Amino acid sequence: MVILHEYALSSASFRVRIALNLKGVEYESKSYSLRAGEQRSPGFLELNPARLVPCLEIDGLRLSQSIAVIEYLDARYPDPQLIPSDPAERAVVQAMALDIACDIHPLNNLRVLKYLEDEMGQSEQVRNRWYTHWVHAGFSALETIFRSQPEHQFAAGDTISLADVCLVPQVFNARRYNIEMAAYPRLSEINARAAALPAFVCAAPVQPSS
Ligand SMILES: N[C@@H](CCC(=O)N[C@@H](CS)C(=O)NCC(=O)O)C(=O)O
Repeated sequence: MVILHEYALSSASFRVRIALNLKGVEYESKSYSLRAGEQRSPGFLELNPARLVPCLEIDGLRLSQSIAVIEYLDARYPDPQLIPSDPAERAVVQAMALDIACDIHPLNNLRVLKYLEDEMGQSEQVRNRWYTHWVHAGFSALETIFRSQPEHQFAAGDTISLADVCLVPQVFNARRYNIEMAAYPRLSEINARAAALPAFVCAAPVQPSS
């Protein structure tokens, strides 16, 4: 049995849910409330000492880091391929995915926002400014990249890739934080097309009760 240790509103978990759905891998979900701090519980620590969801149990392995998990799934279940084998195409897809997964998401993670407020004494207003700043920095770069390439259906071509798998959860989060998206028409168009696919719809967060 494949088990995904996760949280509905976690965008890194959302990425893995999308990849599992695209590849038709059945899994059981075990939820940890990040708001209640369950990612820091001793039980979860055994799964992932980094205290971050997701963690995927598969093939006798415990895998963390959503990008690494998706790379594993792509190798294990190659259809549909999310990371191209051509080196140049692969680099383009990975760069887009990492623009999100390395340069937006970690800056706005729950523990970073909590640290700003609880340890550095910043107000909710400052925290939201911080959040908004890093989303705009990342989305501006992606919008420029998307406009500079031919008008593909999806982020890096006419098929879904890891770039779309990272984009949709990040836009979902941005909307939750009421980020103004008017400056990103290409990004929004690509996002809307990918987000409407069944694998993405089924992976989208249902608000957890806690
Ligand atoms: N780079 C990691 C990030 C994982 C991550 O940051 N997960 C968040 C939820 S999206 C989390 O567990 N946050 C808990 C916290 O901030 O305390 C990945 O891609 O899996």
